[in-house]
Amino acid sequence: MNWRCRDTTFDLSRRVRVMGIVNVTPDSFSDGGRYLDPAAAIARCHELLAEGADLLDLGAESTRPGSEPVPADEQWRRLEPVLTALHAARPQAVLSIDTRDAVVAERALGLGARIVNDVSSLSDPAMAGVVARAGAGLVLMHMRGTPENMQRDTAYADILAEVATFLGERLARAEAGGVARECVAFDPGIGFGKSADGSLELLARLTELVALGRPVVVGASRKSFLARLTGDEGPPIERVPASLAAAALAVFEGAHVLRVHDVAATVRVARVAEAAREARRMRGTSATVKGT
Ligand code: HH2
Repeated sequence: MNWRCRDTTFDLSRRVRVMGIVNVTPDSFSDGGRYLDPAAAIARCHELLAEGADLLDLGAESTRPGSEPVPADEQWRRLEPVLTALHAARPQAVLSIDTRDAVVAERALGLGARIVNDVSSLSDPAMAGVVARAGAGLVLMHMRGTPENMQRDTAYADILAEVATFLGERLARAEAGGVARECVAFDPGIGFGKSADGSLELLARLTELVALGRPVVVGASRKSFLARLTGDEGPPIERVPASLAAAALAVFEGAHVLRVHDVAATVRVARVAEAAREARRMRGTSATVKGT
């Protein structure tokens, strides 16, 4: 399973990749305000790379439930100094831009970003063309509605079927706009228009998404459905152990990329869970051979 992101192609068949989150925002649900200052954001990027992040996902707009869009110029004002510094210091670092806005995406790609992480899956009609022209990677994520209204209706007849249908439609839209299929990854959108039970079901049935044949990105890190399960009532950092459990499950069920706040610990979890997944695969192969 390959994922092409401009000049970088990830072979995701065995080794899971860890995507470190850097929110250059005043209001993100977990790290809001900590990395709004460009120097703090740049230092955080270097820290996460040193911890073993394979990719960094930089965002300048919170998409937590109830949040409102941030204008493109403001997103760019936050991102530009961070991207400029990283592009100069770490040109090989694979940077993803978490934005729904084609203008922001295009500017970021101009400063060396290799992936566009679009939680709205091409709601901006110009986005597919921007991604296609750069040959960039594209994360398509399932969300019902917008961050402002997505938690109003979280009931699904069959959540996996709805997510899979949506992602298939958005893949078709991406391809119609010129994006190569091998550049596209899927994300079930944990917490985006989902109840706690819904988010859990997405994790538990992840193999059904993996079966669609594109790399699967999972973003469960520190999200509130974990607190509902564990009873942690404090700040999101208390959800780290639960996040690591979710990461292990996601990998065992086939995830290819983990989008996380806690890189060092998640890298270790990924190594164990992918080894267990591989052991199961080998066992499955030899059992089949013996049985034939
Ligand atoms: N979750 C968040 C933001 N972007 N992108 C993808 N592909 N998948 C996710 O699950 C995902 C995402 C929300 O987390 P965070 O960035 O930490 O918070 P905020 O949106 O408040 O900035």
